[in-house]
Amino acid sequence: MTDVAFLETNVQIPSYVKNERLIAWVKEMVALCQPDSVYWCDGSEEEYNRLCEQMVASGTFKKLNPQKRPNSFYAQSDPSDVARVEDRTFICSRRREDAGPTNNWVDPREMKQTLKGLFSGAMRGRTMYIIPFSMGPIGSKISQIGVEISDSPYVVVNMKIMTRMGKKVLEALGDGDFVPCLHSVGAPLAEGQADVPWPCNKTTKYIVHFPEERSIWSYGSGYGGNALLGKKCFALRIASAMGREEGWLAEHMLILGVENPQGEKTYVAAAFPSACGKTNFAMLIPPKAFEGYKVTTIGDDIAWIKPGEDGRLYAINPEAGFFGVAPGTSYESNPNMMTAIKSNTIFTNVALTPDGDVWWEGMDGEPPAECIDWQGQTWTPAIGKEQNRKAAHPNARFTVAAAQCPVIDKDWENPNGVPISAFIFGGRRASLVPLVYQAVNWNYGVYLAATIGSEMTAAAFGNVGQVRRDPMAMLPFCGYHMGDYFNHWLQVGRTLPNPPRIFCVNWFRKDKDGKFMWPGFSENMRVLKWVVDRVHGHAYAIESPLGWMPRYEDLEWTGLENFTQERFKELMAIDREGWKQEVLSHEELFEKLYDRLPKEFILMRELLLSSLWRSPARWELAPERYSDSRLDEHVNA
Ligand code: TSX
Ligand code: MN
Repeated sequence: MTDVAFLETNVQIPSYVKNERLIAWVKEMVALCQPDSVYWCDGSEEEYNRLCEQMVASGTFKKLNPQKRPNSFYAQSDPSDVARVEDRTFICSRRREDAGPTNNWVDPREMKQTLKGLFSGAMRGRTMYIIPFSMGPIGSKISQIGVEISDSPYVVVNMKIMTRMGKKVLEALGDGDFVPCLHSVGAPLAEGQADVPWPCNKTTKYIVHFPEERSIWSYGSGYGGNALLGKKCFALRIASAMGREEGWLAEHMLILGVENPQGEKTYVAAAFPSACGKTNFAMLIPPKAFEGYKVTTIGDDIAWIKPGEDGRLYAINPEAGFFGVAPGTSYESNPNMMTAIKSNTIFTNVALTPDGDVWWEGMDGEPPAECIDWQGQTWTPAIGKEQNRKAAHPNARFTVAAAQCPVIDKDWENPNGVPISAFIFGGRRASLVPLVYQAVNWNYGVYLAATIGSEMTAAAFGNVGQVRRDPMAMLPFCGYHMGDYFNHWLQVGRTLPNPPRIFCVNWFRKDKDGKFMWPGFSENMRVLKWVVDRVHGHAYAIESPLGWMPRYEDLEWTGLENFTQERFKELMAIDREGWKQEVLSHEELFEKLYDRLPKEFILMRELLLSSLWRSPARWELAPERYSDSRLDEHVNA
């Protein structure tokens, strides 16, 4: 294709589109992708309904029973297109070192050539949708605007739920900057060729980020984070790189509010690797004993966090919806989400019941006697057992507007964000890691956050029981070198007069019999209350080798009286030898990043080791003079 062809392209531009850079980019992409038609999304309800109906007609969507699930739709993806593809995800910075060893890298010029080849004619036979979207409330100083070009109507309707989308975004954009996000399912249609319900490219997928020019190119997948480019690609990978340049944070975090009976409100942001129940925690319902306490949700996945003029950190949820994992979501694990998804919801890769509703593993009650599984096959509990087949794909999702969450925070769209008082970092650890401990300061908290991880539960990811480090739960989502990322966190702390407190939690410790020691779910409120009380200087803590820890009497136990002090001791116990091994194993992650690892981390590690070291202690030499309860409480002799 020649440049002349680009210039000759004649694309209808709606009169309300004024942004010259946008117009030029759209024209260029039309010439490259050669769609049959171009459609500018206005973001209206009417448009949403029309596209949904159109997808029902084309076979992409099934309309669910309006008596059971009003205004809701069901989609089955291609079996080859069910999740994010990390091995096909690239950070194409000019210098390889700037992407770091934990990201895939290709030279940006080379990658552009590859992509231009792939996108050339990629939208033949399809409509090109222009999707202007705002990450964050329109007009907020923390928000950012993107425009996704996609050939998937499924992407359009999901973007309508997940972002603020349409004409109003272009009005806010004016002639300002936006992040161009190009997406194609990579399945052009030849003249007269029939479409399939879930077009994608079964063999070729590229999820590519150019952090320096702030653009995204995604080819070959129509699913989730691969295709809804506002989410992981923009709000985490590109935004993390923007935040580093501009002094803010784009984090893989939920945001929640805790209101105490006195009406005092405290906001907390928390990061967990996958399969820790992050969305459940974001919508936690306090136990009965916590009358007068309310937990409200600002977001369940991503937080954009900026220092405010008062020296505090303010956070927004850049998203407008939840793209949640369905399996495991139930009235037991997350009643608020079950209420949210009663209507106006898109379900992808769950099972379809005979009465036109949805089902998935881990939903309350008995499995249906018979249903259609996510691949369109008949499924019964007996078939499932015999063939070891699940009815819903483990990564099946629902897409629902955040506004439908019954406990959405009244300030969830506040353009100024909400002030963050504490960060919580969690992992899934069967042993060693206590229920909760508080970092002694910001730098040490950043170290702890950088070393969190989960124990493998599925053989699919390496050896079961082996710890997979996932710093700040950002390993797959950081758009630049992870060592630089740690330094950025330390730098943000340096600029704050009184940075938020940092806590670590582990809901998943097991006893000798392999049973979870902590009841989790609503009962996590007991930990959350201690965290919030600590922030305000209202809760006691004792020093431990890992940081500050609550004693038994420092947690609220009303309503959970059968959780004994002995059990709590076991749950909080610090095994010095085990922890020394743990700290030594941090080396594995650090040596990969060594040339850009903060020097502070080396010192923090030594500090941690030195406090774990069991030197002849003062209280052993003269117990009558140094009666110190710390050993008694939590530390194994
Ligand atoms: O989401 C979870 N949370 C956070 C909730 C606010 N899950 C589910 C994780 C899979 C995504 C949990 N699972 C939690 C938890 O706190 N804890 C556990 C482990 C657990 C599982 C079952 C029980 C207890 C703990 N059952 C009983 O004690 C009866
Ligand atoms: Mn996530």
